[in-house]
Amino acid sequence: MFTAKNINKLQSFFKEKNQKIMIVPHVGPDGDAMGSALGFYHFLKILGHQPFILSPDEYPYYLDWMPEIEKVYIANQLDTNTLQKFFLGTQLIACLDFNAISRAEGISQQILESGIPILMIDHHETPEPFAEMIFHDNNASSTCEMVYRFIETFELLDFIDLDCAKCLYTGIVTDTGCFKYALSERVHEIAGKLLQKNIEPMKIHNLLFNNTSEERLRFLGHMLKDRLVVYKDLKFAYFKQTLSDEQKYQLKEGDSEGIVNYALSIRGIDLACYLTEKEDLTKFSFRSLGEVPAIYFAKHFGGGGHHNAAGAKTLNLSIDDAENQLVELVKNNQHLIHLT
Ligand SMILES: [Mn+2]
Repeated sequence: MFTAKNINKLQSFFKEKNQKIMIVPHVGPDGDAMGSALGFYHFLKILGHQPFILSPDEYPYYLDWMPEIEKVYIANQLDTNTLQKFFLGTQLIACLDFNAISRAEGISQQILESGIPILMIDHHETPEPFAEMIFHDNNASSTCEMVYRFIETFELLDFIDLDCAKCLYTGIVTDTGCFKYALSERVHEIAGKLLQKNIEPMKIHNLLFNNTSEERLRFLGHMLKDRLVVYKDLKFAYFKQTLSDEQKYQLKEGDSEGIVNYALSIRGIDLACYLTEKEDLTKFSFRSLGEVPAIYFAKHFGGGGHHNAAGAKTLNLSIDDAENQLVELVKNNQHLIHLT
C-alpha cells in the first residue's frame, strides 16, 4: 500500500529538522479530520519540525478543547495574499481524511498548483491520484488509526506524546460512533496503546458528548418534533433543515452533526438522510444499517464517502426539489433497502 520508495524518501525527509509542513483536513472538519490533523501536528513538532494546520473552513464547537486547536488557520477567513504566504517555503503538504482534492474546497487549486509534494493519509473509498504519496486503507476505522499506523511504519511511536494521543483517540471515538463501528481488533489495540500514553478516555468522551449548549438541545427538539419525515414502508426516514431553521436557532458549525442518527435509530428504519438547505445548494448526509448502501444514494447526488456513512452537496438544487428527488430515488431502489 505504501511503497518502499516512499518510505525511504520520507525517512530522510523526517531526519532533516525544521521542515515546514502544511497539514490540511477536509472542509467541514469533523472529529477525525481535526483529530488526525492535530495528532500529526503534535507528532511532527516533537520530531523537530515546523508543522501548521490550514483548514478550508471553521471547525465545530465541540472540538474547541483540543490541544492547540486555537493555532489552526482558517483558509476561508484569510485573503489570497496571506494564503499565498503559507505555501512559500513549505516542503510537504499532508492531506488528511480526504482523498478528493475538491474536499480542500477554496485551497484545492493552490495545493495542486503549488508543486509541493503531497502526502495523503486517508480511509475513504477510491482515492484520487492527486498525491504522490498515498497512505490509504478503506478498511481502517478512521484517519486517526491511519496516522498511528503511519507513525508505526517509520518506527517512531515513541514520538507520540500525550497531546498527540488525545487527538488520535478523539478521531477514533468520533469516526467509530464510540467504538460501535470499530470492527477490527487492530483499532481496539491502537486505542489501548493510546491509553498507555496516559490519556483519560472518560474526560474526552465528556468533552465531546456532554458539552452541548441549551440552544443546540432546543434545536434538536425542533428537528425531532417538526422536521422528521418517516416512511415506514420504505424503511427510510429523513430530516429537512431549512434556512429559516438556521437563522432562528443561530446555528453554528457542527450544531446539526449526528442528528441524522436519530432517524436511523427508529425501529425498522435502515436508511436515513439529513437534508440541509444552504443559499445555493442542498447538502445530503446519509446513514445506513448493515448491507444497505448509504454510499449509493450519496453518489447519485454527486457525493461519496463510506458504505454506511456518505454525503453529497448539490449546487443549484432547492431543498424542495432535493426532497422530491430523494423520496423518488428511495422508492425506485427498494431492492437495495429491503434486503431480507
Ligand atoms: Mn474519517
